[in-house]
Order: sequence, then structure tokens, then C-alpha cells
Amino acid sequence: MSASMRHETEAPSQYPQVDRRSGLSVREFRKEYLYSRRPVVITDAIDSWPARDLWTLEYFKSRYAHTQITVFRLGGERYQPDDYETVKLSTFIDRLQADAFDTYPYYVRDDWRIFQTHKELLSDYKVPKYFFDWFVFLPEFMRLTYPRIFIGPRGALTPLHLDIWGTHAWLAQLVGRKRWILFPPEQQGLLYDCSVQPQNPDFVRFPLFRQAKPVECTIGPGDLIFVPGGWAHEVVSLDATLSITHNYMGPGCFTQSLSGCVQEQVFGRLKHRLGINHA
Ligand SMILES: O=C(O)CCC(=O)C(=O)O
Ligand SMILES: [Fe+2]
Repeated sequence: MSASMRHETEAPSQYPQVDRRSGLSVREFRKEYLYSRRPVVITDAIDSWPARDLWTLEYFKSRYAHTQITVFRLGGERYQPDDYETVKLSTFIDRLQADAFDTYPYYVRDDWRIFQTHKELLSDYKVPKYFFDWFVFLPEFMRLTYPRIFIGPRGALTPLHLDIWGTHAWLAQLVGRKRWILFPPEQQGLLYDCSVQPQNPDFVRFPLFRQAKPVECTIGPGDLIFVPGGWAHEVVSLDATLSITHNYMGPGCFTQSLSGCVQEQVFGRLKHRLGINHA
């Protein structure tokens, strides 16, 4: 059985639900979620985006049919950076509309290139008022490139992980539903470096996972989820899906994000230039 097949796509909710909020002020968001480092689903944060109505799979298929896109294959438990194919976007969308992840385990993940090739897409969305990114104070070469798009078939899986450099993240759902299972930072010791599969845990290898107490939510079109830095999460698509995401640096993740960024973007590049390769 492949890793992807083990995941129930219509799993009933098992865990306490992440708050769903609308009409949230910036002040309320900061106090109740950002400063207290709790995730939240905001149901009206992207109502004014042109993308909210415009961005359907059909829209991308017809408008960007010939755009070449990199699709990653989930072969084992993790995506491998070199396990990918490059296909025409229309070909990929045709496949994901006809198949599910267990027979077509390919996922467009974290792709920012489409926004460089087709810059007009950038005017279809706007960073919601809740998220101010301190990376803007750093030189451009130190920042990550956003937004990033995810497009995948029903069942597409992102295994349990922590986001880059301990940054906060938000993800806006445009097409289909995604189920999220999230673990607070203080439970990291129960997750075995994120080797556990929360929906199919191996308690023999990972006995401490029995004590884990995640929260969960299912987001659909128009929802936006805020994931504070340090919360490990697993994400499964319940339908064919399309989402965009930003990671960002802000209160609560500053030290870790800055040090991760400096190590990778400054020292990492320097070592690369000087030809120093450490394992
Ligand atoms: O939507 C997904 O499949 C995963 C998104 C995510 O967790 C990420 O971008 O880090
Ligand atoms: Fe993530």
C-alpha cells in the first residue's frame, strides 16, 4: 500500500477544532492568536481578492495551458527534491481532475515561478491586513520569494513538518478542501522529528505519540489559515485543491527566523561560493 493510500480523505473530525473567525480586527488577531501563538481560520480575510472568484482550475487550465510547471511525486514518506517532472499546466490539471493522489501522486508544491512568469496574477491577491512581514527590513537576497502556489489532486498529502526557519505562515484556500492536523510547539518531543504519520501512527516506533493532543480543521474556498511558527502540521486535500501561501517573520518567531535565515541565506551562500561543503 502506498503512503498516500493510507490516508482517509473523508476522515471524520477526531480532535478539537481550530477557531473559525470572521470580522476579526487586527488588534483581536494579535491578542488572541499571534501573541498567544494559536492557529486560527479566518473565513472572510480574502473576500475582496479578485482571485477569490477568478482562480478556478478551469481558469488556470485555459489561461496558462502551455506554462511548464514542476510537479513533485510522493514516492515514500517524504517528497524528495529530485523526484519531480515538468509538465504543461493543462496536462497536469487534466490529470488531477480525472485521478486521485493514490493513482497519480503528484503535487505542485511551493511554486513561486508561475508568479514571475505571469506577473499579472500578483494583482489578483493582496496580503491581508493581519500579516506584517519583518523580512521587508532585510535586504532582498535574504528573503524568501512569495506567494507560493499549491495545486494537487484529491488526497494530495503534505506530511508532518515544521515550516522553514520557524516562521509564521498563512495559507488561503481558493479551490477544494484541505484537512489540517496541527501540534503545538510544546508537543514537539512527542513527534519524533516529525517522522510520525498522524493519521496512521506507528505506536511501536513512536510510543510517545499516544500523548499528543493536536487540533484540527478543514478549510474550504474563501478560508485562510494562520499557522504560528513552531506548530508542526500535516495537510491532506479532500478534493482537488488550489491554495496560495506566504511564510513571514513577526512577533514570536523573530529570533529563530532571523538566525535560520542568516545561516542559510548568508553563511550557506558564502560557503557555496567559497566551495566549502560540509555534510
Ligand atoms: O497545503 C499544503 O499541502 C501544505 C502547506 C504547508 O504546510 C506549507 O506550505 O508549509
Ligand atoms: Fe507548512
